[in-house]
Amino acid sequence: MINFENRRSNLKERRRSAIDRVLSMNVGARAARPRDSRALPTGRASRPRSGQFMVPILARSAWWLSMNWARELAFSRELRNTGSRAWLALLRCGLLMLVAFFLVACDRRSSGPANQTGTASSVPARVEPVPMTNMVLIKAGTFLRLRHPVTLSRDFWLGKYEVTQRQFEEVMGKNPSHFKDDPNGPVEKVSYFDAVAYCSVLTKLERESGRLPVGYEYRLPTEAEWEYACRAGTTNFFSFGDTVTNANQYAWTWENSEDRPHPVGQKLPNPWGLHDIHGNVWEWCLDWFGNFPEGPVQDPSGPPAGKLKVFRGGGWNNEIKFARSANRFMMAPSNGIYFVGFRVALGHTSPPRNP
Ligand SMILES: [Ca+2]
Repeated sequence: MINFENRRSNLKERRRSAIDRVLSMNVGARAARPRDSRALPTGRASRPRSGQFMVPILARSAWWLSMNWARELAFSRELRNTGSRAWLALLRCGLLMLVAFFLVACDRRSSGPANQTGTASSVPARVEPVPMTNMVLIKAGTFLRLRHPVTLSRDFWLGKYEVTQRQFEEVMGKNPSHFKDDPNGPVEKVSYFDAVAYCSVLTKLERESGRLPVGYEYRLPTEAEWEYACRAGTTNFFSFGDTVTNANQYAWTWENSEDRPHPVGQKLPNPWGLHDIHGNVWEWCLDWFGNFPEGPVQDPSGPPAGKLKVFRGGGWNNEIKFARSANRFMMAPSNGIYFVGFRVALGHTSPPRNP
């Protein structure tokens, strides 16, 4: 009799601990869901619906209770007590197994298409781009161009370096450069059309990856964006001052280049972190060449059409005076020459233009 009471007590303890274990397992599962959601790369995880966690909790609880009552049934049989207690335990066991089966079936059915619907309707599309590495955020602002204020009303990003031959070849599958002995050298001998094609492919790739939302694109900087970023808040001839005493620290030009371009990033950057913005290779801009408008302007992008495209910044085969922040040069967009390259901007989609 003493042994019988002890075994009944043990059974109750085991049943209580089983319920506690089930509940603690589900609390753990509940805590794990948000971590899984954050791990998804594009933030497309669906937020768990209300009551989603209750179904597995109830199902598992019912299963554990039924299993423990089954053990109780076996224990009763062992004591040859096959009367009403055994039948009652058998009935409770069967009912709870049915409840567990029903809840699990409901949970599986609701976790399929319903989750997909929830994802589509509850997760907002990405609205801000994830820039590629080595892009510098250029905040909106105003600078003076020929004494006229030019305002850029929206932030944009500009490449920290000129586009290298390695980058160009990875995207376009070819390298048009004249000096091909170093893949970290700036790509040159690229036409304006080559540069635009590179930006278009990059935009397509980044958009497919989910990092570039509609409304943004990789493109050439406008002439105003290029000069604003080059000046970096300065009003001097160069972003490093008005004299060329220290020019060797900042730019590859005819004076120090030994008649060739050099791998990007070897000289000191301008105040906003842009390397080789003076010298090394000239850099294509988006604009057709034309006279600047008189008076204040906002977000200018050049004449609507023309025959020559602008490039800026000076290069390895020209004297330092051609690398001034305000200096500009131009060439037919189909021409490529071994001292002209480009750097990429990331910004809002530009309005349609010709071409
Ligand atoms: Ca340059």
